[in-house]
Amino acid sequence: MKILLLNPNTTASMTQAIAAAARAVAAPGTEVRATQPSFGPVSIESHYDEAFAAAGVAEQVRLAAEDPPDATVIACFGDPGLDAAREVLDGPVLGIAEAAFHVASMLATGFSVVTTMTRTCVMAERLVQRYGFERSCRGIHGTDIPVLALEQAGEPMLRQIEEAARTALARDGSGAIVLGCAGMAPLCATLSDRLGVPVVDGVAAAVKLAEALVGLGLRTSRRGDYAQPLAKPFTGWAQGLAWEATRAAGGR
Ligand code: 2AL
Repeated sequence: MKILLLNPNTTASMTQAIAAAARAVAAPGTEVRATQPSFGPVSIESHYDEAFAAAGVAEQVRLAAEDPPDATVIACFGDPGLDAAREVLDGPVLGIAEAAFHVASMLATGFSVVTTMTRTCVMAERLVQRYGFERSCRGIHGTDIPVLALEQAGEPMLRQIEEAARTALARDGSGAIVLGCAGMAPLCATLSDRLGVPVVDGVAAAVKLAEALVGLGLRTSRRGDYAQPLAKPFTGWAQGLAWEATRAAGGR
Protein backbone atom coordinates (compact mmCIF):
# COMPACT_ATOMS: atom_id res chain seq x y z
CA MET A 1 0.00 0.00 0.00
CA LYS A 2 1.29 3.47 -0.91
CA ILE A 3 0.60 6.38 1.43
CA LEU A 4 1.33 9.92 0.33
CA LEU A 5 2.43 11.90 3.37
CA LEU A 6 1.99 15.55 2.54
CA ASN A 7 3.67 18.17 4.70
CA PRO A 8 1.81 21.40 3.83
CA ASN A 9 4.74 23.59 4.84
CA THR A 10 7.91 23.86 2.76
CA THR A 11 10.57 22.87 5.31
CA ALA A 12 12.22 19.73 3.86
CA SER A 13 13.84 18.73 7.17
CA MET A 14 10.41 18.73 8.83
CA THR A 15 9.01 16.63 5.97
CA GLN A 16 11.77 14.08 6.64
CA ALA A 17 11.14 14.07 10.42
CA ILE A 18 7.41 13.52 9.84
CA ALA A 19 8.17 10.78 7.33
CA ALA A 20 10.37 8.99 9.86
CA ALA A 21 7.55 9.14 12.44
CA ALA A 22 5.09 7.79 9.86
CA ARG A 23 7.40 4.96 8.77
CA ALA A 24 7.98 3.97 12.41
CA VAL A 25 4.30 3.01 12.78
CA ALA A 26 3.51 1.94 9.21
CA ALA A 27 2.82 -1.75 8.54
CA PRO A 28 5.59 -3.71 6.78
CA GLY A 29 3.78 -3.58 3.42
CA THR A 30 3.17 0.18 3.58
CA GLU A 31 5.35 2.52 1.55
CA VAL A 32 5.32 6.12 2.78
CA ARG A 33 6.18 8.74 0.15
CA ALA A 34 6.69 12.14 1.75
CA THR A 35 6.47 15.44 -0.08
CA GLN A 36 5.73 19.14 0.35
CA PRO A 37 4.47 22.04 -1.78
CA SER A 38 6.82 23.79 -4.23
CA PHE A 39 5.85 27.17 -2.76
CA GLY A 40 4.49 28.67 0.43
CA PRO A 41 5.38 29.24 4.07
CA VAL A 42 8.14 27.33 5.86
CA SER A 43 5.74 26.81 8.76
CA ILE A 44 2.02 27.28 9.24
CA GLU A 45 1.20 29.50 12.20
CA SER A 46 -1.38 31.99 10.95
CA HIS A 47 -4.46 32.19 8.75
CA TYR A 48 -2.32 33.82 6.06
CA ASP A 49 0.18 30.93 6.16
CA GLU A 50 -2.68 28.47 6.06
CA ALA A 51 -4.26 30.02 2.96
CA PHE A 52 -1.04 29.42 1.00
CA ALA A 53 -0.59 25.98 2.56
CA ALA A 54 -4.03 24.90 1.31
CA ALA A 55 -3.03 25.95 -2.22
CA GLY A 56 0.23 24.01 -1.77
CA VAL A 57 -1.74 20.92 -0.79
CA ALA A 58 -3.97 21.38 -3.87
CA GLU A 59 -0.81 21.60 -6.03
CA GLN A 60 0.64 18.40 -4.60
CA VAL A 61 -2.54 16.32 -4.81
CA ARG A 62 -3.05 17.51 -8.40
CA LEU A 63 0.44 16.24 -9.23
CA ALA A 64 -0.14 13.04 -7.23
CA ALA A 65 -3.30 12.35 -9.24
CA GLU A 66 -1.04 11.33 -12.15
CA ASP A 67 0.13 8.31 -10.14
CA PRO A 68 -2.40 8.15 -7.32
CA PRO A 69 -1.48 6.79 -3.88
CA ASP A 70 -3.77 4.36 -2.03
CA ALA A 71 -4.25 6.94 0.73
CA THR A 72 -3.03 10.42 1.62
CA VAL A 73 -2.22 12.07 4.95
CA ILE A 74 -2.17 15.85 5.27
CA ALA A 75 0.40 16.39 8.00
CA CYS A 76 -0.36 19.81 9.44
CA PHE A 77 -2.67 20.27 12.41
CA GLY A 78 -4.86 22.78 10.54
CA ASP A 79 -5.74 20.07 7.96
CA PRO A 80 -5.30 22.63 5.13
CA GLY A 81 -6.79 21.67 1.77
CA LEU A 82 -8.39 18.48 3.11
CA ASP A 83 -11.67 18.77 1.21
CA ALA A 84 -9.89 19.78 -2.01
CA ALA A 85 -7.63 16.73 -1.71
CA ARG A 86 -10.67 14.48 -1.30
CA GLU A 87 -12.17 15.84 -4.52
CA VAL A 88 -8.98 15.15 -6.45
CA LEU A 89 -7.81 11.76 -5.12
CA ASP A 90 -9.94 8.61 -5.02
CA GLY A 91 -8.18 6.95 -2.08
CA PRO A 92 -8.95 8.06 1.50
CA VAL A 93 -7.44 11.41 2.56
CA LEU A 94 -6.92 12.05 6.27
CA GLY A 95 -5.99 15.21 8.10
CA ILE A 96 -3.86 14.74 11.21
CA ALA A 97 -6.14 16.85 13.42
CA GLU A 98 -9.19 14.91 12.29
CA ALA A 99 -7.41 11.57 12.81
CA ALA A 100 -6.09 12.55 16.23
CA PHE A 101 -9.51 13.74 17.45
CA HIS A 102 -11.13 10.47 16.39
CA VAL A 103 -8.45 8.34 18.03
CA ALA A 104 -8.32 10.36 21.28
CA SER A 105 -12.11 10.26 21.61
CA MET A 106 -11.94 6.45 21.57
CA LEU A 107 -9.37 6.38 24.38
CA ALA A 108 -10.82 8.93 26.82
CA THR A 109 -14.16 10.66 27.30
CA GLY A 110 -12.32 13.98 27.22
CA PHE A 111 -9.03 15.05 25.65
CA SER A 112 -6.92 18.21 25.60
CA VAL A 113 -4.90 19.58 22.72
CA VAL A 114 -1.40 20.96 23.36
CA THR A 115 -0.15 22.96 20.43
CA THR A 116 2.44 25.49 19.26
CA MET A 117 1.68 29.22 19.05
CA THR A 118 -1.30 30.36 21.11
CA ARG A 119 -2.61 32.25 18.08
CA THR A 120 -3.14 28.90 16.29
CA CYS A 121 -5.52 27.64 19.00
CA VAL A 122 -8.49 29.17 17.18
CA MET A 123 -7.65 27.08 14.11
CA ALA A 124 -7.80 23.88 16.17
CA GLU A 125 -10.98 25.13 17.86
CA ARG A 126 -12.64 25.61 14.47
CA LEU A 127 -11.64 22.09 13.44
CA VAL A 128 -13.09 20.68 16.67
CA GLN A 129 -16.38 22.37 15.75
CA ARG A 130 -16.22 21.36 12.10
CA TYR A 131 -15.62 17.68 12.94
CA GLY A 132 -18.14 17.66 15.81
CA PHE A 133 -15.77 16.98 18.72
CA GLU A 134 -17.05 19.78 20.98
CA ARG A 135 -18.08 17.28 23.65
CA SER A 136 -14.81 15.37 23.88
CA CYS A 137 -12.30 18.18 23.29
CA ARG A 138 -12.10 19.87 26.68
CA GLY A 139 -9.41 22.45 25.97
CA ILE A 140 -6.79 23.70 23.51
CA HIS A 141 -3.55 24.96 24.98
CA GLY A 142 -0.82 26.98 23.26
CA THR A 143 2.82 26.74 24.34
CA ASP A 144 4.10 29.59 22.14
CA ILE A 145 6.77 27.27 20.80
CA PRO A 146 7.30 28.11 17.10
CA VAL A 147 6.78 25.14 14.76
CA LEU A 148 10.34 25.12 13.44
CA ALA A 149 11.83 25.38 16.95
CA LEU A 150 10.44 21.86 17.52
CA GLU A 151 13.15 20.57 15.17
CA GLN A 152 15.73 21.31 17.85
CA ALA A 153 13.60 20.19 20.78
CA GLY A 154 15.83 19.37 23.74
CA GLU A 155 15.01 18.65 27.35
CA PRO A 156 13.83 22.21 28.25
CA MET A 157 11.31 22.24 25.40
CA LEU A 158 10.14 18.72 26.17
CA ARG A 159 9.62 19.77 29.77
CA GLN A 160 7.68 22.85 28.65
CA ILE A 161 5.32 20.70 26.56
CA GLU A 162 5.05 18.14 29.37
CA GLU A 163 4.13 20.89 31.87
CA ALA A 164 1.55 22.35 29.47
CA ALA A 165 0.06 18.86 29.10
CA ARG A 166 -0.06 18.31 32.87
CA THR A 167 -1.79 21.66 33.34
CA ALA A 168 -4.22 20.80 30.54
CA LEU A 169 -5.09 17.39 32.02
CA ALA A 170 -5.74 18.96 35.45
CA ARG A 171 -7.57 22.07 34.30
CA ASP A 172 -9.69 20.33 31.66
CA GLY A 173 -10.30 17.13 33.63
CA SER A 174 -9.30 15.23 30.52
CA GLY A 175 -7.82 11.75 30.10
CA ALA A 176 -5.71 12.06 26.96
CA ILE A 177 -3.49 14.54 25.15
CA VAL A 178 -3.55 15.34 21.45
CA LEU A 179 -0.32 16.84 20.10
CA GLY A 180 -1.30 19.90 18.05
CA CYS A 181 1.51 19.96 15.51
CA ALA A 182 3.06 17.47 13.09
CA GLY A 183 6.44 18.68 14.32
CA MET A 184 5.66 17.18 17.73
CA ALA A 185 5.49 13.64 16.29
CA PRO A 186 9.07 12.72 17.30
CA LEU A 187 8.27 13.72 20.92
CA CYS A 188 5.19 11.52 21.29
CA ALA A 189 6.79 8.41 22.80
CA THR A 190 8.72 10.37 25.45
CA LEU A 191 5.67 12.44 26.40
CA SER A 192 3.55 9.27 26.61
CA ASP A 193 6.05 7.68 29.01
CA ARG A 194 6.21 10.77 31.19
CA LEU A 195 2.52 11.66 31.31
CA GLY A 196 1.08 8.19 31.87
CA VAL A 197 -1.99 8.95 29.74
CA PRO A 198 -2.60 8.29 26.04
CA VAL A 199 -0.72 10.89 23.97
CA VAL A 200 -1.97 10.96 20.39
CA ASP A 201 0.24 12.12 17.54
CA GLY A 202 -1.94 12.84 14.53
CA VAL A 203 0.69 11.70 12.02
CA ALA A 204 0.84 8.18 13.48
CA ALA A 205 -2.94 8.11 14.02
CA ALA A 206 -3.62 9.17 10.42
CA VAL A 207 -1.20 6.61 8.96
CA LYS A 208 -2.79 3.75 10.92
CA LEU A 209 -6.34 4.92 10.10
CA ALA A 210 -5.36 5.26 6.43
CA GLU A 211 -4.11 1.68 6.45
CA ALA A 212 -7.38 0.58 8.07
CA LEU A 213 -9.57 2.39 5.53
CA VAL A 214 -7.59 1.01 2.59
CA GLY A 215 -7.71 -2.44 4.20
CA LEU A 216 -11.49 -2.12 4.36
CA GLY A 217 -11.53 -1.38 0.64
CA LEU A 218 -13.11 2.03 1.24
CA ARG A 219 -12.64 5.15 -0.88
CA THR A 220 -13.85 8.72 -0.74
CA SER A 221 -17.47 9.14 -1.79
CA ARG A 222 -17.97 10.68 -5.21
CA ARG A 223 -21.55 11.58 -4.41
CA GLY A 224 -22.30 15.26 -3.88
CA ASP A 225 -19.64 17.72 -2.88
CA TYR A 226 -16.75 15.22 -2.99
CA ALA A 227 -17.34 14.66 -6.71
CA GLN A 228 -14.26 15.50 -8.79
CA PRO A 229 -13.65 19.23 -9.37
CA LEU A 230 -15.33 20.88 -12.33
CA ALA A 231 -13.02 21.17 -15.32
CA LYS A 232 -12.12 24.75 -16.14
CA PRO A 233 -9.08 26.80 -17.09
CA PHE A 234 -6.90 28.24 -14.33
CA THR A 235 -4.98 31.43 -14.97
CA GLY A 236 -1.72 32.96 -13.79
CA TRP A 237 0.81 30.89 -11.89
CA ALA A 238 -1.79 28.17 -11.25
CA GLN A 239 -2.44 27.62 -14.98
CA GLY A 240 -0.82 24.17 -15.01
CA LEU A 241 -2.83 22.99 -12.01
CA ALA A 242 -6.30 23.16 -13.60
CA TRP A 243 -8.44 20.05 -13.38
CA GLU A 244 -8.79 18.80 -16.97
CA ALA A 245 -11.93 17.73 -18.81
CA THR A 246 -10.49 14.27 -19.63
CA ARG A 247 -9.85 13.70 -15.94
CA ALA A 248 -13.21 15.16 -14.88
CA ALA A 249 -14.93 12.86 -17.37
CA GLY A 250 -13.40 9.87 -15.62
CA GLY A 251 -10.58 9.52 -18.11
CA ARG A 252 -8.13 7.68 -15.88
C1 2AL B 1 1.51 23.17 12.32
C2 2AL B 1 1.85 21.92 11.75
O1 2AL B 1 1.44 20.82 12.09
N1 2AL B 1 2.73 22.20 10.76
C3 2AL B 1 2.93 23.53 10.71
O2 2AL B 1 3.69 24.11 9.93
N2 2AL B 1 2.15 24.11 11.67
N3 2AL B 1 0.62 23.25 13.37
C4 2AL B 1 0.58 24.23 14.32
N4 2AL B 1 -0.37 24.14 15.25
O3 2AL B 1 1.39 25.15 14.33
